Amino acid sequence: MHGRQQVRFTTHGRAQRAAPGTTSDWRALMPKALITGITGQDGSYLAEHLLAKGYDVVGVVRRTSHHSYERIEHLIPRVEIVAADLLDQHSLTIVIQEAQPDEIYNLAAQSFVPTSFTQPVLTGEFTALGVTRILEAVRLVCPRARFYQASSSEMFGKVQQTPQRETTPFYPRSPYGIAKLYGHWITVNYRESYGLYAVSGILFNHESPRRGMEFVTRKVTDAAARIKLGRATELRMGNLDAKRDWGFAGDYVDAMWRMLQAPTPQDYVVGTGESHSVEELVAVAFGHVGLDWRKHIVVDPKFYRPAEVDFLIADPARIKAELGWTPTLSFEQLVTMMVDADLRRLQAR
Ligand code: NAP
Ligand code: F7E
Repeated sequence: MHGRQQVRFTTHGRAQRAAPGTTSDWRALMPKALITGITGQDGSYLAEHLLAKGYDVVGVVRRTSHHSYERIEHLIPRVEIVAADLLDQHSLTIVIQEAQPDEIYNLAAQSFVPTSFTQPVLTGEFTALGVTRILEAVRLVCPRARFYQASSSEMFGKVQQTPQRETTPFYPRSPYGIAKLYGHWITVNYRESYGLYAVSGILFNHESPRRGMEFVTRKVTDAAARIKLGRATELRMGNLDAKRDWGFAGDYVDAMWRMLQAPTPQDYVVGTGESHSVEELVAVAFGHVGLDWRKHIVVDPKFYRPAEVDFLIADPARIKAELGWTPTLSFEQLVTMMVDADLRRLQAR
């Protein structure tokens, strides 16, 4: 892989533009990555991962009245922040034209499934058409860049095959899943139509202490910690029977990077190959701090979805065999690590 990377950076990368022999050329030889969604969970881990590999990292943020940089504060001096919005073609074209990155990771999206039911049109604009806007910019102003699209296991939805692999037919069950399916196919289409190096990672749920509070893992680990510390007594939740293939986000950003180093552009499924129910998640999190979850969880129909994805489990055989990727944390390690992180955070306040 490293040998190929050398070839790549001298063939397509900035080394082409560097006159050899000066100190400033050393920086010009570093690969450059542009990340949309850098303020999100995955964006922050990916930025760390790429900086550790010596990349120059450019992070795209949207303009808001209040910065949402909590997850990347520690990286700010080392990451260049630029402003663009998935809704605005011109801003995307300009940042890509100016950065001339070797790799582009499109992680920005409206990523919360329940919001996609209440704001389906906006979700389509961000999560579906946003991908086309970026691909158009890549095609026009930086076609040599390698492009990664954040596809999702939500595209499998009402599953047609178990476990789910690259060849499994899609059946999305939410406006989010449908928008991701559009993003997935437009990426395939630009690869086939224009010869772009454009790939989709079909990632199953991945979590961390940086996960948004509205997602089920973080909601549960935060509540277990609060209840343990006497700051809350109950947690209201939706469907405890749903099953997911949950992994650690830090491992999944490495899969994204590996996909862009492959000799030929290909889509991959990324997951652990293990599935657990929401009830198991609650039991592990509450059990870790010595609590009986049955005394604290209240099932509230308000958290049920109009259509549910009941059961997801990945078959990650292809990415393991071809790119040498493997998850490092078990389900129990992931959940207990998140509970411990929430305990530390709450105790520090
Ligand atoms: P996340 O924490 O929700 O982060 C989403 C990012 O997108 C944030 O940085 C957000 O910026 C940005 N964003 C939203 N709308 C934007 C817009 N209009 N213009 C520019 N930026 C915008 O999501 P994540 O968990 O890191 O996931 C990363 C990507 O992988 C997403 O595309 C998600 O759909 C996909 N995915 C996630 C999982 C998972 O389990 N985590 C699995 C499969 C696929 P603000 O900070 O300004 O809101
Ligand atoms: O729900 C059930 C809920 O919101 C998981 C996103 O990153 O992964 C994520 O989507 C399950 C569902 O994630 C509550 O009904 C029960 O069955 O954590 P979640 P998600 O919908 O699977 C995919 C791969 C993505 O691509 C998405 O961007 O948990 N559940 N009770 C609950 N879920 C929530 N949020 N809150 C509850 O109280």
